[in-house]
Amino acid sequence: MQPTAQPRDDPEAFRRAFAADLADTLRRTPRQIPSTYFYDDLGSALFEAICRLPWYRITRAESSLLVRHAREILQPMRRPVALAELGCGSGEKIALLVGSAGEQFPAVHLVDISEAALDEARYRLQAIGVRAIVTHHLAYEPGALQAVQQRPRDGSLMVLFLGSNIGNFAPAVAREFLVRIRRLLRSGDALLLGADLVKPEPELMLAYDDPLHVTAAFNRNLLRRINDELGGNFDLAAFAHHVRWNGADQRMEAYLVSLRQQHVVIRDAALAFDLAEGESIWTESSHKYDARQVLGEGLAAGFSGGEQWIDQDAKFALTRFDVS
Ligand code: AVJ
Repeated sequence: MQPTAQPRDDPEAFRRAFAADLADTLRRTPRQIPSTYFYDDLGSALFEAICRLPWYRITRAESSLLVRHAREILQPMRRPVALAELGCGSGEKIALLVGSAGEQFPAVHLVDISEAALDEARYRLQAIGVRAIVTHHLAYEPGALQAVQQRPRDGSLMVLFLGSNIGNFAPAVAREFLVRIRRLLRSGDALLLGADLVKPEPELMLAYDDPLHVTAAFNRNLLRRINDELGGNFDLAAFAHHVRWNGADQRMEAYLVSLRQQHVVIRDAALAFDLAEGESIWTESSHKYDARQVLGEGLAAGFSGGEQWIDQDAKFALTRFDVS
C-alpha cells in the first residue's frame, strides 16, 4: 500500500495519518504495517547498523560501485549537474559520489522522512564542501517534486534512488513510481537506480535474519513506535522476527509473529483486535531483480536507455537511466 502519512511540520496531522493507515492495514488479512514506518529516529539508526552488518551487503556493494564509477556515471550529463537523492538516509552514499566525482554540483537535494537522518546527511555534505544543500523532510515523490521545482535553469538533474529502496514496492507500484519520476524529468536528466539482485536463498536469509538480531530489533521497533506514538499495548517480547524467501514473487518477506494469544489495543487509532498464538503481522517485502529486468523496467517507464554497473559477487546493480 501507499501510506497516506507524510512527514510535515504538523506532527498532529502526521499522527492522525499514521493512525488511519494502521486502522486500514492492521485490519487486512494478513495484518500488515507499511514498511515506511520503520524510519523514526531509532529505526533509522538501527537501519544504519544493519548497513554495517557483514551479512547485509547492499550498502557496501553500492558504495564501492559509486566510488569506482563516479565519473562514468556522471559522464554523459549536461553540466552543471544538480543531484536529488530520494531516501538519502545518513547521506553516506551521495557523499561518496560527490567526493569521487571531482567536480562541483550547483545543488544537492536531500529527501528523507527521518529528520535525524536528514540532519546527518546535511552535515556530511557540508563537511566535504558542498555549498548548496537543500533538505526536504518529505516522502519520495513530494520531495522529488520540490527538487524539480527548485532546479537550476541550466544544466541537468540526476535523481538518485539507491539502496534497493525500490525493492519495498510491489512490481506494479515500482513501475508506476518510475513512470512518475520519468514525467518529472526533462531531456538530459537521469535517474540513478540501485537494485539488489536475486541471489541464493541462504545469503538472503542471513541478510534479513542476521545472527546479531539487529534486523529483528529494527522490525520490532515498529511496535515500540506504535506503542509510544499512538498509545499501543504491543508486548514486544511476545513477538518473533520471521523472514522467508518468496521465490514465486522474487521477494524477501518480513513478519512479526505473535508468540502467544494477545489482545492488542491501539488507543489513538481506535483499534482493538486479538492476535492468535502464531499469527503474524507482515511488515516488509524486499523485491529482488535480475539485472536485465531492471533495464527493462526503466525502458518500460519511458527512459531512453541505460548504463549498468554490477557487483557480480554481492549481486547488486546500479543503473543510470537517461531521458532523451
Ligand atoms: C532500505 C528497503 C532497501 O529492503 O533491504 C534492511 C530495508 N529491511 N533489512 C531492504 C531492510 C531489513 C532495506 N531497504
